[in-house]
Amino acid sequence: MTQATLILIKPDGLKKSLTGNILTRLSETKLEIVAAKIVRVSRQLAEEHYCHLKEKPFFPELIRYLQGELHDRRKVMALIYWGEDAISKCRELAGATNPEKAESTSIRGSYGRITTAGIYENVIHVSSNDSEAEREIKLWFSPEEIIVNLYPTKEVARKEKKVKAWA
Ligand code: IDP
Ligand code: MG
Repeated sequence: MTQATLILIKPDGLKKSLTGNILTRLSETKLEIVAAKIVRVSRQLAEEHYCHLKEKPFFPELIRYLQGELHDRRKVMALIYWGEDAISKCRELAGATNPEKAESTSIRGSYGRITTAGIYENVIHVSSNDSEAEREIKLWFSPEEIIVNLYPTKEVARKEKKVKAWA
């Protein structure tokens, strides 16, 4: 089944200069990258992304982690991988959520850690199923930023809005 998945290289991955390693590992999947950008993560975006974990005791620290406040890197790299069984292929390469339980050759097993505060710093996010992928992709990307048509779109009239242009 052709699928799309959101991948985030989290702030610890960026701080540890792992972008190249992670993209090389993901290239083993032979999937296609159909969108990519660097994003400064607002609190609202982080909370929305992890809304399913709102009740967890580690939620506030997790939000600070995704925002880059623990790593002095206030950004993440967001990508969409697309192709046959994209979700299971990428999740397998990523490894288990708990980096100490992740296969040692997986991305999280190789590069993740648990902080003394108990946060799983696991370097990468991968959507875990189709509906989560759709929700997350729509949260992180607009249709024009993706080079294939993943989900139905509609035309909306926008009021004249000021945007930045090169001076
Ligand atoms: P996933 O990232 O493998 O899909 P989720 O359960 O969706 O796992 O959790 C999202 C993120 O929250 C994890 O990647 C990890 O950074 C953090 N996390 C999840 N469970 C725990 C926990 O029990 N302790 C500390 N951090 C956790
Ligand atoms: Mg998840």
